[in-house]
Amino acid sequence: MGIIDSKTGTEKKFSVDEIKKVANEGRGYALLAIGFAGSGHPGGALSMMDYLATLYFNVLRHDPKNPGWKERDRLFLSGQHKCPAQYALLGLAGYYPIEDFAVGLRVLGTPFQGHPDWRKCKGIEMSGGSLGQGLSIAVGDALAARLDGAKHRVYCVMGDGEQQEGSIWEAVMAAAHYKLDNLCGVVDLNGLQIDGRVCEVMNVEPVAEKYRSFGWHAIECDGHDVDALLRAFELAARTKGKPTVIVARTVKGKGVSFMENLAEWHGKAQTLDQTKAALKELGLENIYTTEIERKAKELRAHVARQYGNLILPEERPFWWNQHPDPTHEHAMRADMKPTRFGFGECLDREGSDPRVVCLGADISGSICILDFCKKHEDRKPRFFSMGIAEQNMTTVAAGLAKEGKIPVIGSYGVFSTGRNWDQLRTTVCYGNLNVKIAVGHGGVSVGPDGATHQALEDIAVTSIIPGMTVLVPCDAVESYKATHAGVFEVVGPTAMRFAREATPVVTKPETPFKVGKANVIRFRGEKNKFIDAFETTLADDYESEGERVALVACGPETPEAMRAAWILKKQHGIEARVVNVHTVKPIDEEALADAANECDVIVTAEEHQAGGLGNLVAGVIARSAHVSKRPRMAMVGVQDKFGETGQPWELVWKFGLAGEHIAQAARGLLKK
Ligand SMILES: Cc1ncc(C[n+]2csc(CCOP(=O)(O)OP(=O)(O)O)c2C)c(N)n1
Repeated sequence: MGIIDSKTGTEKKFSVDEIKKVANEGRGYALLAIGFAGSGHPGGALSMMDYLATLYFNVLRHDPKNPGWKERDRLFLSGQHKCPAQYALLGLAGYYPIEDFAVGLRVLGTPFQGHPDWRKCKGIEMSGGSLGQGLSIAVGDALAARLDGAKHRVYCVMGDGEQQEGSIWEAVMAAAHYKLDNLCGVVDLNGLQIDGRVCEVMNVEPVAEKYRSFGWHAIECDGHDVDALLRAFELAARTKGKPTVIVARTVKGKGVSFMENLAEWHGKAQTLDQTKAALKELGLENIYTTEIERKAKELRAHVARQYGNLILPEERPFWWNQHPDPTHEHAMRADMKPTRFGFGECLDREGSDPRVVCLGADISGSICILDFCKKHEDRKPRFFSMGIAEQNMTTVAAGLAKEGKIPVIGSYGVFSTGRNWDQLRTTVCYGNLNVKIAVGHGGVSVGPDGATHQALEDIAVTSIIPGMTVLVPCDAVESYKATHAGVFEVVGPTAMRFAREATPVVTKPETPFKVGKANVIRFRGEKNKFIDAFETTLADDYESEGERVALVACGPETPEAMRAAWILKKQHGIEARVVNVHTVKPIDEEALADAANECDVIVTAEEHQAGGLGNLVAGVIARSAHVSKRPRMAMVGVQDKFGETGQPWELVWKFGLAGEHIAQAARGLLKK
């Protein structure tokens, strides 16, 4: 077994020393790529490198020159955040030039997505990034092999934190039930996950015992000892009548002294200086050349220019904070702050109410739910770490709500509204339980983590459930208010959507905020500060000024719609009202009916699949008895596509979500 030329049948099987050498190089290139990318997951990539190199350079039969070779062994990487290790080893094996990966990781348009896509990158067997799904697809593949009488073996590499996902154990059960001896799992037992030590976040040990009790053959070994690993894989291949799991004890960050055994290196890139220091430790200083650094920088600059050009040209720049003189009276400066911070600040300041409890799913820091107790020791008993187990977290919250608590749960939106959708629908909403759902990292502006981590369907899937209130605040200040209202005022299930990237602050503490009521925002003339150039009124109190255009937006698309209103007025003399629909459900039907009756055209704008908000607005306009004329409509949003890896603002441009695009859509409708 080993790397095969599928045409001639010749094979190259690496010796133990050669495997160690290639694993070391894999470490170097993974770090180089993460360093240039400025984001990624070094800790786990380093912990998995030795057994992954053993697999790719000795155990697996595969042909880098013929990636789709039918007889190849399959390797499914379930914890796909660790893909830099896989990309590096696939490059070293010859699937593509290793330099392409080193300079191209997480760059918009390259095959090296933040979480892999098998349709984009050679050698990758599955698209993913949502933990706990790899073993199931591997079980399916192994079943297919058995049906077809195919001889290939199937491998699945998982994390130890990942073992907290219930779906893993459904797959474990199925593999044993079907006696899949062509399947071999590997669990990377490095003892750490994002929120800290696995045993503290949610204990999974004893892992080997658990697999055994489900009917698997389990082998425990040192995941950095290539000899032991080769023996373990050999034993697995010889085991008949049951699947085998290799529980590999590893060190997160292995090989780089300042990273070893530290949870903080889970998902944080080293600086370029730290990259050089790490490469020195690995004896690989030579791979960091001025030439490769130049290529990495040039590629990024090229992509930024290319996608920057997608932002539609106006006669003068209207992009955020572009004025050459920030003191100019018309500079239109905007302060930037992520909306998720408003959520955290509210939990921090208002979390003393003993009914409030918070539940974390291993990304508690980045979505800010940890702010609930960060500075409040006395609140710690009211914070429950649930591990990477969003389904369980949701229904546990339902139980807490049933007894009068106000549970706030949270994760990235794809996981806190997608993975657990049935739990939300049936137990939470059908039971009308007072659960609050933080929908973190909404939209493509999540950036380099890529499609799997960019929530683009959450508004649709939450708002369609009866009884769910859906709040999508437009900036950090409104996020504070939405959190307060969502937690303390609304009684019943409430989804609150936040963004990761810093976005413009366009409201003030005194700006009106009423759940279920939209605000109307009007451009009044350029000012030094963007926020002062607009006037905001509760929609109920707004008197039409005869504007031709209504821009109906939510979340950080509201600031973009405000920029569109500015562009329309300044550049084209067209008056536009922005209708900020911070409450997507129940939607403010009156404000929308007024917009339909009083304006010629309506453009909706959302950082979501076009239609999450847009279809709700269209529905109101189509059926409301208060609408006397139906204006032409357009929907700005992601047009039935998955997101991609890239820098946040590059993606906003690429997917056509900038103020310039909104203004253009409005002008297009007016011309019709
Ligand atoms: C369903 C799901 N929930 C949450 C995440 C976010 N996430 C990415 S990596 C990670 C921790 C993984 O820990 P572990 O499996 O131990 O991996 P390792 O320590 O080896 O990197 C989490 C929670 C995710 N990708 N998928």
